[in-house]
Amino acid sequence: MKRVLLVFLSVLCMLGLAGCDGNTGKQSASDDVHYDDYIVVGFSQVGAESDWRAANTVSMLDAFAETNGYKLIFDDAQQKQERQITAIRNFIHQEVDYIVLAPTTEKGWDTVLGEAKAVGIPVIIVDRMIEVSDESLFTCWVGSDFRKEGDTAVAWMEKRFGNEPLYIVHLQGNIGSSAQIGRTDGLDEGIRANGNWNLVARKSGEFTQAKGQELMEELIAQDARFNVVYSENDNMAYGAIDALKAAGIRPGIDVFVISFDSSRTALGMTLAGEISYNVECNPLHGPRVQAIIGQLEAGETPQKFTYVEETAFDSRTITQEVIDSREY
Ligand code: GZL
Repeated sequence: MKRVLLVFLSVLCMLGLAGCDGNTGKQSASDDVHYDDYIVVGFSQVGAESDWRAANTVSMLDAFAETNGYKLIFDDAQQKQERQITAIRNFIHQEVDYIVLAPTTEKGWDTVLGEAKAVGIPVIIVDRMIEVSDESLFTCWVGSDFRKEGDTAVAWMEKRFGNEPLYIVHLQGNIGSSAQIGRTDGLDEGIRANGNWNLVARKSGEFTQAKGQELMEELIAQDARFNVVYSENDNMAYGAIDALKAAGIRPGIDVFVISFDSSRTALGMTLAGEISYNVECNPLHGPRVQAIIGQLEAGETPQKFTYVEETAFDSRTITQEVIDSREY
């Protein structure tokens, strides 16, 4: 409870809603003597848009708990880059020891990361990638190989469907996020390589269930012809499947759904055959980022880029035991 209260109060401070000190409403890590006993980490999180994001946040909160010697200042950007930039400036003002950024999008970080570099605060990028003019603007990155995830899905589609004509609905994540870019590039390569694949529709569902359902409902209402849904995350797949079932279209029989993330709920739907193939995107970055900070605290140099190992699940072979063994 105390930790949650701290996180809550920290967020209020950054929003200037709780007078932490002076008239800025911002709590300076260096002002609170108790902070001296801890490593203070400012974490700018994308938002709370998906099961994946929720699991990622829990992993980070657990890793940077006070009991582990950390004070975590957490900010939820509600999927808006400008809120992340503001949060990073607040972290700088509060003189945190480390900044961790889960970036909403790849571009637009040079200026604010330059401000962090100017005051000597290391920045660790987690999950999605950023594109900057100078890679010294961040200390290191840990996350997924999103193009490889897309290629994994496409290889399965080629094997599963062979020369069958495919009519593909493509539900994209937030445009400009590396998860969207990599998974889309993988599908585009598949479409180029397979003359029997036809792209029927491509729209962003912003990684949310509601938008995924809305897009699928629109296509069904237009009587679009499709037999495959390539959904760039589980939550959009949930929404799409709700829309399919409401229209009497059987997922796994009439239409084959390919999804990404492999969250527990989605793996249950994979076991049920509603999702045909699910490519893992592992969200458990808390221990990984904690280990990086441990290296930095020890004066060591962490690897610049660390890609996490990931797998995939086929509805024809997944078992309940596999699902029960999963951590998220
Ligand atoms: C992927 C992550 C994506 C997930 C979505 O690493 O950035 O963002 O695939 C999440 O579920 O919203």
